[in-house]
Amino acid sequence: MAFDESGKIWFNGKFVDWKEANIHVLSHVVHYGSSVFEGIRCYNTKQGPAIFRLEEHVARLYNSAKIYRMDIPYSQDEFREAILETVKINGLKACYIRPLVFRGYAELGVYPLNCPVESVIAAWAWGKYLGEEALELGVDVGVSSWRRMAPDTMPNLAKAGSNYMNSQLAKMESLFNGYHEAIMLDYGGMVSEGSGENIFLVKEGILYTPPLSSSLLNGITRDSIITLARDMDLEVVEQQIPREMLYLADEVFLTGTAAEVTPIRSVDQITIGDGVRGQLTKKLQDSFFEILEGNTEDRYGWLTFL
Ligand code: PPE
Repeated sequence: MAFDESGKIWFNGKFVDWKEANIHVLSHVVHYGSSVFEGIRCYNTKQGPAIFRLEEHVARLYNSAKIYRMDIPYSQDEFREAILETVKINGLKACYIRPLVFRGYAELGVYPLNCPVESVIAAWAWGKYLGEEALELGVDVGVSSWRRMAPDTMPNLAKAGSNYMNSQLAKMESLFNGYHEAIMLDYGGMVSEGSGENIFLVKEGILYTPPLSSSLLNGITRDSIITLARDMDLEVVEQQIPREMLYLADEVFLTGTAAEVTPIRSVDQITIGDGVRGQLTKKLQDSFFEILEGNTEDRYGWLTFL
C-alpha cells in the first residue's frame, strides 16, 4: 500500500475520511474512462510550504474538462481554495496533489451527459518518480512500439484518465525491456513524449523540444523549463524531432510534475553524450530547484504559499 490512509480527501465539496472516498462500480468513469485530472506538487520551501503553479494546473484541469464537455460545478477560485485546504487539513508540507474530475453514477451507455460530474482532491507524500538516483544519474529509455494517440483519435491536450491506457502500454513494455521509461512517437513517427513526461534535447547549445502538434500534453514543467532557459539566453526551438536526433543529442532530459527534471543517459541502449547528466541539464535543474526550495526570489510568481 503506497498510501498511509489516515488522511482526508476532498470529495464533492466536503472532506471525507480516506477510506470513505468511494464510488459505485457502475459509475460511468469505471466503464468508459471518463475522467480528467491533474498532478501538482507542493514544495517545502524555506519560506514554508508552497504549491507550484497552482493557477496553471487548475486552468488546465478546466480546459481538459471543457474538451470533454464536463461542467465542473465550482469556480476555479473555489477549486484552488479546495486544493490549498486539502494540503493544510492533511498537515502535509511537501506532497503530490491529485485533483480528479469524473463522470459518476446514474446510468450506463457511452453518452455521458446524464451522469453527474464529480470532483475529488487527494494529497500524499510521493518521492522521486523514476527512482532516487534518477535526478543525478539519469535514466535509460527506449522508444516504444506504441505510438501516442493521433490527433483525431484522443485529444492529447486533455489530461484525461483514458489517455493513460496508452501510457500504460508503453510503460509496461519499457520496463519489461529493461528501461526506466518509454519515449513515444507521434502518429507521423516524430518524437512526442514519455509515458508521463515531456522530453527535451540539447544539441550544440540549443534546447529542442517537440511542439504541441506532436501529440503531447502541454506540460507545465515543460513551460517552466522553456521560461528558465530563455531567461538564461539559451535558444529554445520547438520543432518536430526525428527519433535519431535523440541518439545524436549532447543531452536529453524529461520534465514533469512527478519526474521533475530527469536526465536521460541512454536511448535504445545508445549512450547520450558522455552518459552522465549534461551541463545544461544540471544548470536548468538547479535553477528549477532553486525556486522550489525558496533559495531565490519567486520571480515568475510560480509559488502559492499555504
Ligand atoms: N506528458 C504526460 C503524458 C504526462 O502525464 C505529464 C505529467 C507530462 C507530460 C508533464 O506535464 P506537467 O506535469 O504539467 O509538467 N504526468 C503526471 C502524471 C504522472 C503519473 O504517473 O500519474 C505528473 O507528472 O504528475
